[in-house]
Amino acid sequence: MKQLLFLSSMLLLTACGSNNNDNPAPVAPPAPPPEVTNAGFEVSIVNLTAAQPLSPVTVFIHNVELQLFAIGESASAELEVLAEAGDNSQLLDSVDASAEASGSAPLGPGASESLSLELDGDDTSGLRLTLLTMLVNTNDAFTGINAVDISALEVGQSMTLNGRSYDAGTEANTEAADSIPGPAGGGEGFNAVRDDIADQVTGHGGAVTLDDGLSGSALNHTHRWDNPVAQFRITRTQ
Ligand SMILES: [Ca+2]
Ligand SMILES: [Ca+2]
Repeated sequence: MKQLLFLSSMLLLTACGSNNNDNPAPVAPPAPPPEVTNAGFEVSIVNLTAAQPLSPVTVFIHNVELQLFAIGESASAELEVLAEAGDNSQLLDSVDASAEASGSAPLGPGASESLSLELDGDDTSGLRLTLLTMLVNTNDAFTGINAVDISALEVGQSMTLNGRSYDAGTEANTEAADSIPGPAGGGEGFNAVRDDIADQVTGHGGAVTLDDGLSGSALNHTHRWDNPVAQFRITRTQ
């Protein structure tokens, strides 16, 4: 009799255990990580000149401390290379940006293009946008956007800016063919000698050209420009 009682209590225990295994207490699945949409921007560029191709356009989105040029200040060596040769590789290598983009080819007169930039994350606080491109039928003229505040742009919002021309102040404006890398000259681009005695970035005085009596100039009236030389539209896309 004792043995029977013992066996039946074993059966009960077994049955209880089996019931527990079939109906485990419900456990909530782990919460998925919060979804972060990377902020994105599109920058469109229109070349407003008659005969000044723009070198491959360079765009940086960066923090508030970075300033790639300033009126009255000496141009950096990297900016000198861009402004004299249209070569943005040194700037792309040296700038620590949140996002960067480069056009793949020069942008001809009247042409336009759009570049897309995506940030890592959606925090746009303090962000600035800088754009640089050379007027290639010149010695050292460039245009761009200088550290424009894009932090408050909401998705779908745009801002439009005009680009004036600047002189990098690193090369004398001789307009000689051997010193102009664009199709009007086909000459040398960058030269480390700084023979523009100002050695400071200023607004550009414009081209003089052979038609206006500058002997030795490879440029003619078509290569002149008025400000603005380009129009930029920045749109927050996401
Ligand atoms: Ca110059
Ligand atoms: Ca130079």
